Amino acid sequence: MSADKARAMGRFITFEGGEGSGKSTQVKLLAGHLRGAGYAVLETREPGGSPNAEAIREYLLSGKAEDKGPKAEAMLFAAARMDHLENTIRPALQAGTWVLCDRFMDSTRVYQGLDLDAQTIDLLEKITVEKTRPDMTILLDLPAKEGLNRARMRDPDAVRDRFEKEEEPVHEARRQAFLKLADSDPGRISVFDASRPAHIVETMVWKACRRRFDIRTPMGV
Ligand code: T5A
Repeated sequence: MSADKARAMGRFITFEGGEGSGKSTQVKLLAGHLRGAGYAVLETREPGGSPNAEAIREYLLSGKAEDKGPKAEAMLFAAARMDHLENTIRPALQAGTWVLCDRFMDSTRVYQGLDLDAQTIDLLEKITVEKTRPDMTILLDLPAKEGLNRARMRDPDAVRDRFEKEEEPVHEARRQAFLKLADSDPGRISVFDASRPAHIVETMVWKACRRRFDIRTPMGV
């Protein structure tokens, strides 16, 4: 790809972390900063982000696929991701739009990967993601207990979904798996202390993003 074509493409930033770690909050905040700096931004999420993928999301989060086992669930997440990439993410990037995605391939590696062998996850990732890998991944790190509390406080009467309802030690194991992943790919994944107030996390994320993509703003704000 020529340098001009590469510059014309949007950037792909993913947000990862445990339940209630603040991903949706920070997606919105970063989108606001980027728009303020003059970029076109698309906010999206996984599972979901396209009509077919949203239908698969409903099926997965309802727990209807749980008894089919982790391999079947991983394949459903992969099918949703393929549709999302094809119909939402790649067209946006090609149009020069920056794509901010709440969860992506690392969530499969962590949530389904803890119950599956690495080769299966590697193969699914290769087939679905192909070359559309994130330019940057923001990992919001928070003790599982705190994240679950935040998620419950946000909506105390909500029915817990397929993954939320799992026990705290399972969520803590996922947190450690995310951190291990970040250690293995420090060039892509940046870790942020999500126990800090939201506006502090916002500032840290925006600063890291400006540095990573060389975004110039008046007086660096
Ligand atoms: N999944 C997903 C897989 O198993 N495999 C996969 O491949 C993929 C893609 C998706 C589920 O699917 C699983 C993982 C998930 O279990 P979801 O409904 O999309 O589920 O839920 P989550 O992604 O887990 O997101 P949540 O909505 O639970 O939480 P967020 O988005 O991380 O947090 P957010 O921003 O909504 O904040 C939660 C609360 O905390 C407050 C917010 O105001 C809100 O009330 N908050 C803060 N409070 C204090 N300090 C801060 N810094 C705060 N930041 C936010």
